[in-house]
Parts: sequence; structure tokens; C-alpha cells
Amino acid sequence: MSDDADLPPDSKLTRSKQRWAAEGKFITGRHARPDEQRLPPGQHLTQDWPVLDLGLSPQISRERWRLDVYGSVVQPLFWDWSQFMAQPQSDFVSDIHCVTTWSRYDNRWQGLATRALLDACQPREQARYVVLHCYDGYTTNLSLEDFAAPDALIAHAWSGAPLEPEHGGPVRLVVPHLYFWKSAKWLQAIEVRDDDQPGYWEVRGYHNRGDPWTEQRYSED
Ligand SMILES: Nc1nc2c(c(=O)[nH]1)N[C@H]1C(S)=C(S)[C@@H](COP(=O)(O)O)O[C@H]1N2
Ligand SMILES: [Mo]
Repeated sequence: MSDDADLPPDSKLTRSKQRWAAEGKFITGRHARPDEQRLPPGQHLTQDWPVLDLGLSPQISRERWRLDVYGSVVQPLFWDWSQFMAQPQSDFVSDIHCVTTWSRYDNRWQGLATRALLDACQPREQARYVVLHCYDGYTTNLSLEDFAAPDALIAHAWSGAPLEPEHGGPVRLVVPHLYFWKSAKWLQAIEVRDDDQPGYWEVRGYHNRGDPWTEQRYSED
């Protein structure tokens, strides 16, 4: 797993990152977990990769694709494909855990680390959440610290090949330490917010956070 390792120390620390570091955030479920504890409770392993979505499967060409980053940020971003691909690239390997109980190990993703995106857009001091907006109308919400997990990225490739349209290509979010409904396919926009705004499944009974290790599948109320 490569991270910001080849950047000079402190060159890209934003105020937000310093604040999160001071608060001891960025702790995900992945670190040094022994093999027999790798599968979260209530999950089973699959070798294949099921497709799950609203069924609309929008066909977005790279020419037409845009990524907008806006809201509570100092520097809004409006990228086309070549601007997005010119950003620093990360290569992360992570496990998928879907709330429908399948898990898939060792997925190799390539793209822009969410931390690098936050370096570029600079969330305002009071920013706490993001809402992901997708080309099929899907939305999902994350706290800024979950979005900024060290192995989270905005991915354009899987297993070394362009991400298939059925799995969210051209570009999807991957947040490995939460259930996979948080990993927005066909990503169109990232809205940074001071307040939380539950997304498509979160207003339909799914848990607001979705931690697989504590089985945050459905909301209590
Ligand atoms: N845009 C969009 N993203 C989405 C969804 C969706 O319906 N639309 N479904 C979510 C759900 S419920 C899951 S489990 C995963 C499935 O991703 P996969 O089809 O690549 O396995 O995508 C998530 N991201
Ligand atoms: Mo899902």
C-alpha cells in the first residue's frame, strides 16, 4: 500500500488533517488484524464480485464525465477526465464488506486518495461531513474523518484495468472500512458540508455510519 510516502514531510498538511491527527482519528478496522478476525461478524466470503445498485446503470463516457467538489471548501474543484487523471495516484488493496453479507478480499484499486482530494479542495474549519452525488441519482453520506480514511480513494481502476461500468466506472468511491453501500458508484460530485445529510439508503432504514465490525447494518429507530 502506498500513501503520501513520497511527499516531503508536512508539505501538504492542511489545518483539517492536523486537527484530525490531534484528535487521534483515522483509526480504521484494517490495521494488523489477524487472519481469523479478518471477516466481520455475519459475513461470508465470495470469490466473484456481485453487482448491486438501483438498476439504472448510467453509461457515462470519460469525455462526458466530470467531478465537482463544492460546499464548505476553500477551493471548489471542477475536473474533467484529464484533470482528474493528472492528480497524484495511489494503489490500495482492500476488502469489500457488503451489508447483504458477502465480503470479497484483496481488491486492488487505483485512483486519487481521498486525503489527496482534501488537500486540493481544503475543507473549511467547520466542515464535518461529505455527501456523494452519483450519475444515477444515488447519494450517500460520510463523516469527513471516515471519508478521509488512509485507504479510501476515488478509484478509476480495479485489478489494473479500467473500472467496469457495472461496478461504477468511470469512477467510484471506495471506503473499505465501512459497508459497501457507502462506496458510491458513478461518482459525479462531492459536497462538503458543516452538517450531516443522510443519503439514499440512510433515509430508508440503513445505519447512518455502517461499520461492519460492529454490524451497523440498520438504524435502531
Ligand atoms: N451510484 C450508486 N452507487 C452505489 C449504489 C447505487 O445504487 N448507486 N449501491 C451501493 C450498494 S448498496 C453497494 S452494495 C455497492 C455495490 O457495488 P458493486 O456493484 O460494485 O458490488 O455499491 C454502492 N454504491
Ligand atoms: Mo449493498
